[in-house]
Parts: sequence; C-alpha cells; structure tokens
Amino acid sequence: SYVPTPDDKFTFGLWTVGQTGRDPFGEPTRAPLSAPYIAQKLGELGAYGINLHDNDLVPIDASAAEHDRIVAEFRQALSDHGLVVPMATTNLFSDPAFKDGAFTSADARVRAYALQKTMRSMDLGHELGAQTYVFWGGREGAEVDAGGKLLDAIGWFRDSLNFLADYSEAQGYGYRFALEPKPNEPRGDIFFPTAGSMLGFIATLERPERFGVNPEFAHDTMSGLNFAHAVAQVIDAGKLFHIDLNDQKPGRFDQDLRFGSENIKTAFFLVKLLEDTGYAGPKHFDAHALRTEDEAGVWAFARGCMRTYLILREKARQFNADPEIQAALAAYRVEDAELADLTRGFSPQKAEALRDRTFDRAELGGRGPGLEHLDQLTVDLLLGTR
Ligand code: 3MF
Ligand code: MG
Ligand code: MG
Ligand code: MG
Repeated sequence: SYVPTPDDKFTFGLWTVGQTGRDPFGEPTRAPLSAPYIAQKLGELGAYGINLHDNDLVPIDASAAEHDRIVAEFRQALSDHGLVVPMATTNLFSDPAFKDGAFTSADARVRAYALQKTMRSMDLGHELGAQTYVFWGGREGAEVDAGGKLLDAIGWFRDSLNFLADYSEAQGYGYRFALEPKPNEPRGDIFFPTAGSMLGFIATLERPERFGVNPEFAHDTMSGLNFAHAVAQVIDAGKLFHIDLNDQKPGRFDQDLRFGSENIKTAFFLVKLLEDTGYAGPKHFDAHALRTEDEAGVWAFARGCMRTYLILREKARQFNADPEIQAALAAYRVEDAELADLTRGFSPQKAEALRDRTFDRAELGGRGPGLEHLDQLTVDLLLGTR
C-alpha cells in the first residue's frame, strides 16, 4: 500500500510541484501548472494540503479584480478536491527590490515595502485558512560585509517580526510563525543560518510564544550538518512549528531532491524522531522533480516523497517492535538508580558524595557499547532483510 490519505498530513507548495525546471544555467523544461490543476492532482494523490507564497498564486502586479478571481478559483478547487492551506508565506526574494534584503535591507523604503507585502500576504493566507506563517529570509544576508550592517540587520529583522506578530493579533489571525534557517543560497551568507541560531533569536522577540522554527532537511545537509540532530533540538525547545522535508547531497548547491532519495538513514532517524515524539503538524515536501522530468515525473516525485515517508514510518514501528533491536538498545544504555539520584538535582550533600566517589576509568573506557551490532540491525531493517 503506502498510499497516503489526508490524515497523514502531507503537504506540497504550489512552488514545489509547480517548479518548471528552471535553474541558474537553464530555461524551464516543463510547462507551468495552474494552481487549481495542482489542487486536483494533489487531491487525487492523497495529500492533505497546499502551501504557498503570495505570488505563487497571485502575480505581484495583479489588479484587485484579478486577485479576487484567482483566489476564488483556487478556493473552489481546494474545496472540490478536499485540500486545505495550512501554511502561507511571502515571496521576499524574487523581486529585484529585495536584492539586498527585505526586512534587513539597508534601505528603509525596502524594509517598509517588505512589511506591507507581508501584511497583504498574511491577509491572503488567513483568507485561505492558513494557521502557520513561515519566514524564509532568502535575501536576508550578504556576499560582502563592507556595508557594516550585521548588528543593524538583526535589529531590523526583530523589529519587523515584532510588528507582524502584533499585526496578526490586531487582525485576529492568531498565526503561529515558523522561522526557516538556511546557511546560504541565494545569498553568499544568509543571516540566522541554523535552527539553533533561530532558537536563540526567538528568545529576543516580544511574543516568543508565537514563534517557532521551520527546519529543512536540505538546508542543514548543504552545510554538512545532521538534520535529525537539528530537529531534536527544535523539538526539545517545543518549537517544531512546521517542517520542510526533501533531500540533498552534502556540500552541494541547493538541490531540493525527493524526500529519502539520498540520505536514507538520516531520513529514517528523522521520521522515527517525528513519529516517536508525536509531531502532529503538516509534513511539507519542499522539493521538486528533477529537471530531467516531464509532468508524469512531477507526480512520480510527489507520490515518491509520501510513499518513502510512509515506508520509513513503518520501518520505525518495526524498529520499536523488534526484540533483537530493543535488546541491543537496552544493552547500549547503562542505568544505575543510585547514581541517577546522586546526579539529578543539586544538593551540597550530593556534591560531597559525588566528589568522594571512586570510578573505575579503565572499566568505563573498556566497555563495548554494541553500536556496530545495533547499527547493522538498523541497516538490515532498512534494506528489508529483517
Ligand atoms: C528555499 C526554501 C524556500 C522556503 C519557502 C518558505 C522557496 O530553499 O526552502 O522555498 O521553504 O520560501 O517556506
Ligand atoms: Mg529550501
Ligand atoms: Mg530551494
Ligand atoms: Mg524550505
């Protein structure tokens, strides 16, 4: 089976399945797909929802009448095909006005325009039912730091997010905001490059409870980081408001590959983490079909993302139920009730007892934790021999 239903909460962006194969060196290889058609196809495939940037749906220069017609047609398609729009976001990166930043531009007019465009896009997202609003600052960064704005940029970004969080409350939208880190591309360096830097920044906002993180598999992998580790820290902070799933070869340009197509073990441990911790939000595939593909390849890509997630979900359940794996896991951990008591919750007495304790370093250093065995069991499981 591995055929999804809307209960699985898989989402795609209009910009993902709608990607036409354009890259920095080549023209589109596929014809554009209309938003209502994408809704029809994703509905047939069992997706839950569609996410969008304002201008994925409504062209930046549309008249008010065009806006209304386009939105009405899209809403009709969503309801015809049983899809929702759980997340909306702003395109603050395509227009040349944002070439040196949106909220972090050194030009106050650009910063004000970015706020205006985002408020309008938040209006649109609310109209479509979105409850999560993502900020990916694609142009918030630099190639050269000669402009001397590093600290100003952080302050401008903070002012903008505080303003927009208040706008959301004043309008009664109740958005939860998810900040999406990326280390680079399209800027040489993008500000707030990791999930951890976003978490640190969120604590400085006026409404920190309204803000979380939207981590993306490819963004950490590009810079050689382990995505599952990043997501674990976000979960620990209670800040996993959204997630972008895809794949990527480390150290390359932004590839946005089909989920699970490259780093299958990290994908497995990620799915296991999400499932074991009961992540209940949408799982958004922020990826696109290979440039080589025609439209059939686009839907094969979309089916594949969801299918692989469901296979890995089943593997995670198998992992949790496998007696040999569970025995190896139990053997990996050494528990000691007395030491647990001694090391949790400081008291002068405990500190004293711990200082006086003798540890057998040679024994500690000599222990084999069994990770080779445990990992091979995992590989066997993933390769289908268990
Ligand atoms: C780029 C991205 C973005 C964001 C999107 C908001 C265009 O690498 O990941 O996709 O995901 O702007 O969600
Ligand atoms: Mg990305
Ligand atoms: Mg991308
Ligand atoms: Mg993304």
